[in-house]
Amino acid sequence: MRYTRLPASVFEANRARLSAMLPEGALAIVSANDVMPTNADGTMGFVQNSDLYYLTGVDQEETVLVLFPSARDPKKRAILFVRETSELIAIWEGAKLTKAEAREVTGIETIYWTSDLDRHLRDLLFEADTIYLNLNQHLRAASDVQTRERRLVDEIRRDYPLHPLKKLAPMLYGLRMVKSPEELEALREATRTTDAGFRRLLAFVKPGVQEFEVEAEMMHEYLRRRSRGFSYPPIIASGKNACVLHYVENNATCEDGDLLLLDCAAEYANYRSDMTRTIPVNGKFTERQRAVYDAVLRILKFTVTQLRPGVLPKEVQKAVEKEMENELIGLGLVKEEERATDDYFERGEGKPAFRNYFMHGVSHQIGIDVHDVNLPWVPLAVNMIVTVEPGIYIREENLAVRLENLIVIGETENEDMMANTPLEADEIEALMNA
Ligand SMILES: [Mn+2]
Repeated sequence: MRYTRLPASVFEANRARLSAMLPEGALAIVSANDVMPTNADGTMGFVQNSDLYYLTGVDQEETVLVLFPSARDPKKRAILFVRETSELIAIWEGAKLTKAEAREVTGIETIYWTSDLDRHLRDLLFEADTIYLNLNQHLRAASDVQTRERRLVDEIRRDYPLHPLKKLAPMLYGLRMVKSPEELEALREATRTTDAGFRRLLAFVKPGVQEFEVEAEMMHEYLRRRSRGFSYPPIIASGKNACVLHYVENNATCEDGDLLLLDCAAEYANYRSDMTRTIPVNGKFTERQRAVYDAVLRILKFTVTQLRPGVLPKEVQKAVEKEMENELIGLGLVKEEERATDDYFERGEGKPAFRNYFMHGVSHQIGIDVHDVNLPWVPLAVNMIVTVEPGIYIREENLAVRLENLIVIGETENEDMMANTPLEADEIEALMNA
């Protein structure tokens, strides 16, 4: 195993919380993701279904979890199905979990082979009244591909037409918003690795380096620290490229006098960090770059003060936008008479001038997924972790600054998980010129 597994007790607790939410007679099924094909005999690297990982800790394809908390037989209350291993699989693909190992990783007593799933479901669903199934209901999820969990919905609907089907996603999204101490520690480890990658860069970046060379430097640091790599496709954007919000080509030359925007972070144990820094390619901000940089930094610090238990994320966004508008007026980008009115702030109508320079959300949840699942109507609470990522994008000046830290919501004080990662402009310059 590349990473240190989280203890089985974490997954046991997650299952217990979900089981407590399921009504009498309900059975829930959560399955692994498919191994996605590419071309010929190629496949994409396996990425586990986040909900299945959250409930089991299993990082292996063809895994299925069945929870039936009100089953008469205690052995049927949690069942894990894993891919049957064989000598042939061991030779070609490497060892898969044995039943004993699956028991140890998950804390689940009853383990069967996935090939026996249908037979066991027949038995379980004779007793169960309602079936809770999982689908990706992330608000921005987009896929033309039929996922394994979607196929399962179709199969269950066909084979068990008299069982009502219910959605599991809102329950899991609510649970996943609040992190356990072990989850926070995995995110801290991902963040320490992210920090190491960034510090390595500060000594590397100079006029003439390629954006992809910068990417390679970071990957080097991530892999040797037991990360599987980037949390998400890294954005390494110099000069005008930084004005493209999701620039991922990373193939331009970093030019003298330009800024370099780095939205790059490491994964660890299936938890995904998320960080953005913006640095001067030649190690020294121009006066204008510094003015924009400091404005973004002030907004970042302001945003952190707005993150308190009980506050709704959309209220934070509104407060930040008002503050950002002031900064953009200060930078001469927005005129006083172009200020957004209540039409925008109260009713969400129109596109005020400030949105030409700051057009995205300032914060999102983070965890097993980079844009982690959440219930948008649930206020912030202790041990939620969110990003703070204000940015100013000035296309007419080929200049953009975004800064992003991770904040854990605390009872009285928040924790900045990136408190040790260089952020102040002076510190960045000093390290680049050391
Ligand atoms: Mn982010």
